Amino acid sequence: MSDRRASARIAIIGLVIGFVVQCGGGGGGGDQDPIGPPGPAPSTVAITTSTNVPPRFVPVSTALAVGGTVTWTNTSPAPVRHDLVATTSNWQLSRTLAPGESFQTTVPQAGTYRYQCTIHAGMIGTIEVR
Ligand SMILES: [Cu+2]
Repeated sequence: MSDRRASARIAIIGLVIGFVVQCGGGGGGGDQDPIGPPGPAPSTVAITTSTNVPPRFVPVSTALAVGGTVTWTNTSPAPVRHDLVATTSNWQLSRTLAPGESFQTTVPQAGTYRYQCTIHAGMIGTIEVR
């Protein structure tokens, strides 16, 4: 029985290590910023791009008030470009940002809006508008 308990403990430790590695590996600001508990969402959100490789959006996911404004800025070092392409049908987003460039849009309807950078595999973002 203690064998069983020991292997359960090892499994849990493995899960914890896996979680820490996943969350700690991102770097670039450490601003993981989950969507978080329900509550008032900000009316403006600023999303940047990290300098690490592979790059990611910072924060990866965020909440935004209905009618709020989101601004993306390519803060990666030149010559790294990013694009913003919607992956959900509830909006049209298609934009390329050179280093230092910003793009701003307002989102008039509640919903979950997802997008990606097609230049960097796995560079995805989510905005929960509520
Ligand atoms: Cu990118």
